[in-house]
Amino acid sequence: MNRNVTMIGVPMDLGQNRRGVDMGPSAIRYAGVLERIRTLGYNIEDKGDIQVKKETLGNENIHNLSNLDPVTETNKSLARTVSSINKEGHFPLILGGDHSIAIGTIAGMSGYFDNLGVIWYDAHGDLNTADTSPSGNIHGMPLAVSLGLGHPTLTTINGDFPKIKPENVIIIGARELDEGEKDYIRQSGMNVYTMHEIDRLGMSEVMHQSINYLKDRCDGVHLSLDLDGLDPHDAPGVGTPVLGGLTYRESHLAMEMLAEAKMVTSAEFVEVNPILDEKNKTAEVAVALMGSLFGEKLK
Ligand code: HAR
Ligand code: MN
Ligand code: MN
Ligand code: MN
Repeated sequence: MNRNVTMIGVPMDLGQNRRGVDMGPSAIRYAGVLERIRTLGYNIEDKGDIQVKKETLGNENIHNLSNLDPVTETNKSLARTVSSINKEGHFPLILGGDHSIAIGTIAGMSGYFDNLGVIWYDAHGDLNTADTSPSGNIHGMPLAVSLGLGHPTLTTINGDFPKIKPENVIIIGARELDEGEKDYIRQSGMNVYTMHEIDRLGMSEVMHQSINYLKDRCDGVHLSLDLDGLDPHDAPGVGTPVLGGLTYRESHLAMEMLAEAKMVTSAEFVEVNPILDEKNKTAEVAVALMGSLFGEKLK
């Protein structure tokens, strides 16, 4: 893995309607992310937070897209920042914030790769558009937006083209998909390991297949890890918990296998909400998983 890492926080909570996830970057820093990764021999630099425009007046829910304007502005500035980190040849490590920030991260990465792979580790598909979303919350839409689906205000951030291709995406941990998302998965043939497949195959086989698949076709891989992919028992501090999720150990194994494969070129850890957490447990889990992703060994 790239030894130069640049970390950015995105204190965004406007992609959904439970306040507090904007404190995610602080909670993750407090849990010791910088030390954890520096100890592994990386040259890691914390560039601080992207500024999030908080004024939501007049943007409450236009076209079933809550807070469209501030979510768009924040993602534009995140895309610029991620793109410049990439240009310097550093590994972007992004701390959320709600999952709507994946729009900016992926938009910023996409220009540097012909076939950017994406591992979407999440209880949800985040494949809604305004037409299919039951909530109007943009954090349920970032994967669709990155595929070029949805409102043009979002899909044209950092260029009017799809940032990724459906065949380069792998969803891991899904267990709550909306009808429109299921339709899209069926018609696109996207690779989705729901909890059912993970139970049947085991995480080791799921990661083995995912890594082999992406290795052959992608020139970079972005890991988008939503902490609600984990079971709420292990990651309670999230806004939309769903029972029956991935365990702490399964998630470590997934990160360890990605570290061995040396294929990840950017990563984001999102949806940590310290207000809903138990003594910063979820932020600590996020940092522990980052440790494994960056190659920490148990012995
Ligand atoms: N699918 C639902 C929606 O679109 C819930 C999305 C919940 N989202 C996240 N992102 N935490 O994964 O509103
Ligand atoms: Mn440098
Ligand atoms: Mn998500
Ligand atoms: Mn989720």
